[in-house]
Parts: sequence; C-alpha cells; structure tokens
Amino acid sequence: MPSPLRPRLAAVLALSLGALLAVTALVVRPASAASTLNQLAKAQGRYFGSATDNPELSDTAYTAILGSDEFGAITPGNSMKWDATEPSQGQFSYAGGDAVVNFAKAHNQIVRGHTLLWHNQLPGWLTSGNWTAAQLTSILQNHIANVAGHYKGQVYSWDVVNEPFNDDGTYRSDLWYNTLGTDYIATALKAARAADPNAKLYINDYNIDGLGAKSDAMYNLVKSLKAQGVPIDGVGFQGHLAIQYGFPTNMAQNLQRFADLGVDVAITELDVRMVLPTDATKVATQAQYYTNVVKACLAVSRCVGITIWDYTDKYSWIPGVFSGQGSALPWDENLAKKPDVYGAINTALGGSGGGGTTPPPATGCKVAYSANDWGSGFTATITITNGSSAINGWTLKYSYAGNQTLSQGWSGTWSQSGKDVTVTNASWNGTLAAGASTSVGANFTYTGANTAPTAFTVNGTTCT
Ligand code: 9MR
Repeated sequence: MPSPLRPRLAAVLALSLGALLAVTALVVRPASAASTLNQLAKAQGRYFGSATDNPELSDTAYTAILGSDEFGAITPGNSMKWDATEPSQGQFSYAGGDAVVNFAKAHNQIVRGHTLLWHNQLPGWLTSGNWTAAQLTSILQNHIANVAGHYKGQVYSWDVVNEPFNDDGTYRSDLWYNTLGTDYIATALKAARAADPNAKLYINDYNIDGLGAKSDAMYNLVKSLKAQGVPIDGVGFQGHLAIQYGFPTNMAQNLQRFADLGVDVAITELDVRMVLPTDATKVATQAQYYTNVVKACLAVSRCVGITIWDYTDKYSWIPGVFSGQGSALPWDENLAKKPDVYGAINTALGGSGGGGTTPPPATGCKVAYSANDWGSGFTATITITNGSSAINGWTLKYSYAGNQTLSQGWSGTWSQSGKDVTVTNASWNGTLAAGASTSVGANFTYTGANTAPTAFTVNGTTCT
C-alpha cells in the first residue's frame, strides 16, 4: 500500500536539493569572478597592465592574452617615442601608436602614453641639429602639441619626461639638459597640459623604486615643480629589477613620500630579471620580488596601478640588452603562465594564485640524441621519453662542447646561451603520459669537432 508520506518526502527532498544547488551556485560564482590580474587589481581600485610593441600585434596567440582581462592597461613600448612619431622635422607619423591605441580600445583597456621626451630614440635630424635654446624649446613644444594633441582624450596618462636623472641623482647630460638646463622639464609638462588637459602627466625613471640618491633627486624635483605650480600629476617608477642586485630599499615608504607631495604614483615598467639558467631558488626570489612590488603599491592609496614591461619572455627586452640574463616576466616564451611568478602576483593582488602547478620532475626520463652531420652543420634529432609519472610541460637542457650554433629548431622552442641549449615544449607536445615519447629537432652550424652531448635534463631531472 502506498504511503501518503512518500510523495511529500520526495517533494521535500527535491526542494532541499534545489536549494542546495542554488546555494552552491551562489557560493561558487563570486569566488571565480575576480581571478585575473586586472580583475583583482580593479577590485582594489587599481589597474594591472602590460607593455606591448607593434610587431607583436600580429602574433595572435600573444594578442589573445594581451587583450584578455589579465590586463586593463597597455603601454606602447616604442611607437609613441620621438623617432617613431616625428621621424623628420614637422612630419608626424602615428600609424604605430594608433594601432596600439585601437587594440586597447577594442579590449576596453586604458593607454599609458610613452614617452614625449627622452634622451634615447631621438631622430637624427634632432640629435644632429646645433640648436639654440629658443629653437630647441620651440621644437619641443611643437612635438608635444602635435603628439599629445593627436592622442588627446585617448590616453589615460603621458610619460611626459622619461629618465631625467643619473643614478647619483645629478641631471643626465643630454640634448635637453645641455641646451636648456632644467627648464625643459617644466616646458614639456606645460605643453602636455595644454595639448591634452585630461591626461595625467608623469615623470618616469628607473632606479628610483627605493629610497636613495636618485629617488631623492626625483623627490626634490617633483616638490619644486609643485611649488612652482607646474602641472605634474604622477611619478612613474619603472621597476626594472634584478634579483642579483637586491630589492629596492623601503619601496612602500618611498612611494608614500611621493604620494604625500600630492601626486599619483605607478609602477610603470616592471620586470625582474636573473642570470640564466633559472633554478628553483632564483625563481623563489623573483616571485618574492614581484610580491613585494605588488604589496608596496597596494600599501599606498595613490599607487594607481602596475604595468609589466611586456608580459612574456618571448618579447622581453632583457636578453638583448643584458647578455645571459632573462626569464623576467610572469609568462614564459611559450606564452604559458609561470606557476610561481604568475601565482605570486595573483596572490599578492588578493587572488588564489591560479598559475597552475610546477611540472613535476620527469623521474626516470630517457633522452636519445642523433645527428645527421654534413661537415659544416647538422640536424639534431632528440627523442624525450617520459619517466614514471605524467608531465604537463617540459624543459630539456643540454650543452655542446664545441662551437655548435643553433640556426633553427622545430617541435619546441629552442634557445641557446653560449654552449647551453634549452628546448621547451610546443603547445601540442607538452603533455606526456608516463612512458610517452616526443621528438624535437634543430639545425646547427659548427666548425672543428662535433661531439655529441651525453648529459641531458628534463624539468631539472637528469635523464639516462
Ligand atoms: O622596450 C623598449 C625596447 O623595445 C627598445 O629597444 C628600447 C630602446 O631604448 O626601449 C625599451 O623600453 C625602455 C623604455 O622606453 C624606458 N625605460 C627602459 C625600457 C627598456 O629599455
């Protein structure tokens, strides 16, 4: 006989289950709402941005991340500089800068304009002219009126003056200072205000991140500009850090003293380089540096945001300038998030990490190497066989004894530093089940002997 209680019980159960699901949905959704770097920064009233450069904008895998909500601000690395915008006197060219601005607009990102005046990347007509002070002042005013005028209303801020100081706090001896004394700074700021009254006007420099002679000089400059009523809205702390030189002294205290002068502060070009190869200790220090910078900014209410100087090692300026150094950014050269570094930034911004996990060591891995040699060059074929547990991402390292020089590699990202060769997985062969194999290859040139390497590591583990 059917019990009259049964249908009621079923209904109650169904209701409770529905309620439970609804509650679960409510609990789960907010936790995943703010998880990217810019979402997290935004939740604290800041932005998180990246530099970019025009040649990179045709790399669709790269732009997919650049345009994602990891980033709320974009700085053009080169295309708004003087050599790009006024290559011949009075002839202005905005194609590169416009492309970056259009990218930012399409992805709902603000733009940090960079830079109206610098000692570097000046066109030949400007550096080779023998200008009087009056001529150079009018050249400067005309440049800023045009460039800042062209981008009026389209940029959040301008780095009006870039890198005016030497490391000891004296003024940099350059075209501007040598011809105009310190007046060029006020001239540039006033011209920028006139051209775009709503853009935040910054002075930007490196090695001013912590307390010291150079940041004292910047502090005194900003204080005196303020006292004279010269328009100045912010100071940019570039943040080009290196783990081998130590972390800047009292960064938060330093940012705060500038904020107390009545200006915004921003971290504008952050990267943290190291001497290669990377190892776990160096990466831990690097992650701590990123954490420290984020925390220093968050500790200062007028710190408006943080920009990294491009987001991926693929397009970092570091290896080209500091030989043997690199791995400075939170995404690797394959555009994969580095778990420790990305995770540190994300966590410091109040998130839950989210960079994935470090690939485990490939315990029990095997590597087979062969070379097809034609006397002055060869094709190397390397087969990696994974060990006893699956890996998601791998880095193969080995060294040559002679002068073998990489010309082109495939099926992975190949790089060479001196005798050391590094290969990281391509997007399609990073996941290897226990015992699974994958092959990569590359062409090399050489003279003299071509001895085959015998020692290989995968993810830091020596393979047989
Ligand atoms: O990232 C820029 C790189 O592509 C250029 O070759 C270099 C030329 O000087 O400038 C780089 O950006 C610099 C920035 O404009 C100012 N601060 C230092 C940056 C790294 O050199």
